[in-house]
Amino acid sequence: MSDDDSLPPPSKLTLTKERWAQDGRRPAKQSDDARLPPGQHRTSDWPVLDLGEHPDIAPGAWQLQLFGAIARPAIWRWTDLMAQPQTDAVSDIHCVTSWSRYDNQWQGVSTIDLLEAVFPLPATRFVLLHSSDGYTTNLTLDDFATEGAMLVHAWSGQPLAREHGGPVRLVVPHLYFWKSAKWINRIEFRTQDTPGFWEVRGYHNRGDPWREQRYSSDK
Ligand SMILES: Nc1nc2c(c(=O)[nH]1)N[C@H]1C(S)=C(S)[C@@H](COP(=O)(O)O)O[C@H]1N2
Ligand SMILES: [Mo]
Repeated sequence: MSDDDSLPPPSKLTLTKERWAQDGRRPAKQSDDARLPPGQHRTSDWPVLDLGEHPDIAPGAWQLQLFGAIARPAIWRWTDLMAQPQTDAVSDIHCVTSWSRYDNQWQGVSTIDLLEAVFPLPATRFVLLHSSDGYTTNLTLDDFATEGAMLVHAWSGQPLAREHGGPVRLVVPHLYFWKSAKWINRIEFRTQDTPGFWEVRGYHNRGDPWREQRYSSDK
């Protein structure tokens, strides 16, 4: 005996799913988690990636020059950074080398609060980030100002480790992690775009992980 007589006729979708089940079809590994951008895999450790030099900067020696197309150029020292409104945020890291790390707890100063202190000129459209190891990376002002982007000095409640860019790095969670400059020491506001270190070496100019913008040949 079965109840099949009382079931409606199977829809096209039902038949397709039935065939998939018979075939043992599974979703691609990358799509079984809506938080994971295409082509990424999840990791629980936090790899260190950089040019190989880890500048040794004591918080008391750290300086951040804010310059270019802004009304209020400034140099922030550690105490200036700490005097800004402090933001706590949790976000995921997506590295172009294909690892993603979920739920990173950051503390620092949001770029939105930073922008309120420097007053970008009306023609300002881009930001070029400079780091103590000579690294640079470029962003549009809109990407720099996106909710979640911040100057970070603490991770998981601890001072940001030197190998991860401590004492202060940028974190721009909605773009691949190469846009998140470690050991940041200068932020240049610009009216025109200029590519940074990886952007002149074949990486995409914007780097949106959800559009899989890894290389300059990607749309
Ligand atoms: N100053 C600086 N920032 C940098 C880099 C670098 O070489 N120098 N590498 C970028 C790249 S390619 C990645 S993937 C991330 C790695 O950050 P992590 O070592 O904290 O994981 O830092 C980015 N920021
Ligand atoms: Mo990277």
